[in-house]
Amino acid sequence: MAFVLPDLPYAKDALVPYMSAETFEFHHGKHHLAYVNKANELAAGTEFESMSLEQAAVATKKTGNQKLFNQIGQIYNHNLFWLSMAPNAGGSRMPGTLEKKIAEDIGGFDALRAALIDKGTTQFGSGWAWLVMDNATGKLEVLNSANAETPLTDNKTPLLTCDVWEHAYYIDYRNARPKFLEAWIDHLANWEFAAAQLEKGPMKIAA
Ligand code: MN3
Repeated sequence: MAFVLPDLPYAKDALVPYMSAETFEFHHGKHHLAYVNKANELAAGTEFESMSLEQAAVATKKTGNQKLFNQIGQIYNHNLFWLSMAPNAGGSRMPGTLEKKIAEDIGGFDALRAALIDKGTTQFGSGWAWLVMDNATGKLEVLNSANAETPLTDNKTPLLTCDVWEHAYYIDYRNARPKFLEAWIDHLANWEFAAAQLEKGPMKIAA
């Protein structure tokens, strides 16, 4: 099974003015596609070729295949990133189940917003900001990861992610990463998707 580039779940101009069609042309059409092509090239003829994306992320991490892990992690993270956004989304209005869980574990929407902006801004260099559920404790956490790292390989279930590589925001926000993070949380964050991830429960990845 070859790794594939999924279609965007909305039109390229659906998130204007917070994310432009031009950003999607580069970010989805070039960056994400390049990770898919490179992963298929590196996985060809190896044990990883027939694995699901999630299995391949865990397996390449475990075996120290950093070159392939970087591509696989980036495919997985970008797949999740597109789903983590929606038109007319973001802000504090969200499904009650998620709202309650955020209040219990993080201290409410304002605390979540501040934590996501802080984690996204202080991630030095390229990486990701995350809302995850720890599979062992069942608690929600906000964290960041560098480069292609994904909480998936750390026994966490990703609920939502924001790409803070420069290519994610440079066209629309230039160097202003905090402004991008604010707009992302206030206007794009897909809480419906996060609530659905929460509903599914801890992610189990078949060995
Ligand atoms: Mn990216």
